Amino acid sequence: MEIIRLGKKLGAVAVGVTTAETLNKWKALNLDILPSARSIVVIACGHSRAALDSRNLQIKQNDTIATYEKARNISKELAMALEKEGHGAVAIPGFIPIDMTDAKQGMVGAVDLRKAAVEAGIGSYGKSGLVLVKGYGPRVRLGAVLTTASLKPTKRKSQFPCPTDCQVCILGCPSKALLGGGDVDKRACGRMVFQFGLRGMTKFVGGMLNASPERRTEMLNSHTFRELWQTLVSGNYYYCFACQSLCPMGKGNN
Ligand code: B12
Ligand code: SF4
Ligand code: SF4
Repeated sequence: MEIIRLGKKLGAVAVGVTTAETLNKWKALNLDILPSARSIVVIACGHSRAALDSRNLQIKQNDTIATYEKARNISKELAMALEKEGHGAVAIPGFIPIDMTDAKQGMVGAVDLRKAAVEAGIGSYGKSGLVLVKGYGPRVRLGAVLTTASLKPTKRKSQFPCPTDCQVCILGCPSKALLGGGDVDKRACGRMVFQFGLRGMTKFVGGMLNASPERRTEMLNSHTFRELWQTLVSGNYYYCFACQSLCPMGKGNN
C-alpha cells in the first residue's frame, strides 16, 4: 500500500492501518478530531538503544524528544500526502491531544495509540503494557494519521510477544507499577515519571504558599526548582524509562 511504503521511506520502523470503526468500538478514539474519519494509519519510530541504555537521564530525555519529533513530522507528511489525493487527514502526535479535565486528569489520550498500533498489527502488548515492535521491542514512540480515506486494514498479530518466564520489566520497575499481564498502576508510574512534571510543580507551588519568606528563598534556590525549570524549557517531563530500556525484546534478533 502506497501510504505504508511512504511512511517507511520517511523513516518509520513500522506502519499499519486500522479502521476508525474498530477503535471507536474500543472507545479508543475521540472522533471530534475528524468526525468523518474512516481509517487510521499508525506509525512507530525507533529510539536509539544506546540512548535509552545511557546512565545519563538527559540523554534518554533528548532521544525521547527527537523520536516524538520524528513521529510528528512523519505523521504530518503522511497527512499532507493523503490530502493531496483529495482525502481529509490529520496528524496525531505522540502525547496530545490529551484530556486535562478533572474527569481524565491527563491520563487518557484522544487516540489510544497503543490500541491503534495493536489493531493495525505493528506490534503486540507486552507484560509491561507497552507495545513491542519487531526489532525494537518497546523502544518506539507511536504516532498516527486519522483520515477520511478508506484504506485497507493491515493484519493484527495474534501471538503474545513475551517469553513465558520473563519478568524483567516487572522486577525492574522502580515504583512497582507493573502488576503483571500488562496491568499498570498508573498513579505509581506517574509518581516516578512525573517527579518534576505537573505533580512536582503542584507540590512545589503548594509548599511555597505556606512557607515562611526564608523558606521560600531556600526553595527558589533548590535543586527541585532548577529541575522543574529544566523540565519546562526542555519539553521533556519523563524521569523513568526502565520498562523500555530493560526489555530484552528488540535487543537481539527478536
Ligand atoms: C497518559 C499516558 C501515560 C500515563 C498513563 C498510562 C496508561 N496506562 O494509560 C502514564 C504517565 C502512567 C504513562 C506512563 C508511560 N508512558 Co505513556 N502515554 C500516555 C498517553 C499520552 C495516553 C494513554 C492512554 O490514553 N491510555 C488510555 C487508557 C484506556 O489505557 P489503559 O487504561 O491503560 O488501557 C490499556 C490496557 O488496558 C492495555 N491493554 C488492553 N488490552 C490488552 C491486552 C493485553 C494482553 C495487554 C498486555 C494489555 C492490554 O492497553 C490499553 C492501552 O492501549 C499515551 C499516548 C496515547 N495517546 O496513546 C502515552 C504512551 C502510552 N506512553 C508511552 C510510554 C513510552 C510511557 C512510559 C515508558 C514513560 C516514558 N518514559 O515515556 C511509561 C510506561 C508505563 C507503562 N508501562 O505502561 C508510549 C508507549 C509506546 C509503546 N511502545 O507502547 C505512548 C504510546 C506514547 C507514544 N506516542 O509513544 N503514560
Ligand atoms: S516508566 Fe518506570 S515507573 Fe513507569 S511503569 Fe515503566 S519502569 Fe515503572
Ligand atoms: S521485559 Fe520481558 S516481560 Fe517485560 S515486556 Fe519485555 S519481554 Fe515482556
